[in-house]
Amino acid sequence: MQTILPLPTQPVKPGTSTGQQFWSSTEKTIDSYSPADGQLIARVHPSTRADYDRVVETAQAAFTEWRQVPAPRRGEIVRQMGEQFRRYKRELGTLVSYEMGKSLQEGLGEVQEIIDICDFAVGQSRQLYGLSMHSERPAHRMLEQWHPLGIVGIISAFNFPVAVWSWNAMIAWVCGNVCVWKPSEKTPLTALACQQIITEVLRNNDVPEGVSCLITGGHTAGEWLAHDPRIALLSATGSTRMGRAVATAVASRLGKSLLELGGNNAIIVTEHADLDLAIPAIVFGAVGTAGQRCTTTRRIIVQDSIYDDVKKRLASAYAQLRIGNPLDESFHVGPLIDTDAVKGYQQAVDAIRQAGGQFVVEPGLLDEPAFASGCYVKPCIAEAENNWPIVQHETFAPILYLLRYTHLDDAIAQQNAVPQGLSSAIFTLNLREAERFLSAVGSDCGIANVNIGTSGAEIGGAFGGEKETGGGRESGSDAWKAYMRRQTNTINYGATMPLAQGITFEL
Ligand code: UN1
Repeated sequence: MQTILPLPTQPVKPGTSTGQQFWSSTEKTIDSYSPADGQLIARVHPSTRADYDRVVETAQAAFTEWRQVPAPRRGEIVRQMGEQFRRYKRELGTLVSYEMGKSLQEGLGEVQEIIDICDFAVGQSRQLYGLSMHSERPAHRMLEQWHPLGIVGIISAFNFPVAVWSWNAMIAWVCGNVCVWKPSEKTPLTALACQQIITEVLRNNDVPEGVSCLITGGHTAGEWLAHDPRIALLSATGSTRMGRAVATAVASRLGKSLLELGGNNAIIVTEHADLDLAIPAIVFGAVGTAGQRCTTTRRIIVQDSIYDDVKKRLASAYAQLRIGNPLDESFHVGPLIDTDAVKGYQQAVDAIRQAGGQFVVEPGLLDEPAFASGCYVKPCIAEAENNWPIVQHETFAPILYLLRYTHLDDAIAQQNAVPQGLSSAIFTLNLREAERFLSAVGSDCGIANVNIGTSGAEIGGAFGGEKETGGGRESGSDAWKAYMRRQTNTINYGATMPLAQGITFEL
């Protein structure tokens, strides 16, 4: 397996990207094991507080220069980064698959998301539009402008170890910010690979040292970012527990945060659904990335009259799933990220049984020699009730809950009756049902789809969700505005000094 990529033999150090490395004084390491085969694939030094401070100081200095580079020129540099990711798509996609455990197809798909957001950001770099307004005063002009914020901190999760960084970083950069990235301590190597991939572009364009920074570590490093007033925006992806801690710390210093947290995504399948579309969408949504996307389909809510049919079809689709090494493209489902995640899966299975849930497709661990990492589990389906605590909770594993309904409004009510609000979908060919689902009385999620599943969102839309999902929006649409500060300008080009609201003030 080591022959796939030339993996580093010495522990790797974090720092800024273009040569000036900050050598960590700690001898501790973060060890990255592949869940595919259990092998140790890298040892990375965690950043010390001193490393962190030097990185942030370098980023601050870089910002004073970078904010003056014209936005389209910043876009041109991001365009070149996109070219690099095209060049290294297979290598990076393979490393994502090997370090994180998602299928090679999905690893490559993740790199494709980086390439796509680079393209999007290049166009955006010429469209950082402000509005102009008509002033109520004569010979006055009003407008708004968007300026860069400063340092954008990025905390990313193991499940999308590179794409989510790029949604934030590429947009942040064209907006004139500098970035400090703290990847998950479960997937440090893919992050270091991204830094390496863009280094040549940064060097060739004389980009100041510190525009792209990487720190490594666990929650302590995340806390440094959250409490640091030098971090103008902290964009964090991960669990609701982590997000709550980040939001509280950032709010206490009146900073800005952008949160993309847990989901508990449902698909409503009505009696008017085309099941030939619905079944593959549900299966991919539930077992893709071994159920470890925040957009993973966790619940399906099925109309009574087709419930037994859907149940049967899903059971037979699951029987065809092949589980195995994610680098082997003949398998549909790879491992969970680590054995702790396997414990989470087992605890959820126990909780389902205790609540009285019936398994339509049985859970289990795979223990043959090919699964020696101990991270492979069987995707399962349980008949459940929406209000059970385990159903209300996001378990990052391929467990699908089967729920039923009689009237559409009850299905929508069940879909919304969870603390999270990320993604949702309805399968129906009936216009009234589809439009009701998308209306103000329909789904309360940030993403609501018709006749496609809950995961696999394109980068062109704003990505994020409501309630405990955190409310942030990343990636496309006008998500760039979160990475800039808005400034309203009023200019008096006349020879008098009229006041607004008709106030007179004579001297
Ligand atoms: C995530 O799981 O954190 O919609 C992001 C999707 C991907 C992104 C998921 N484009 O499944």
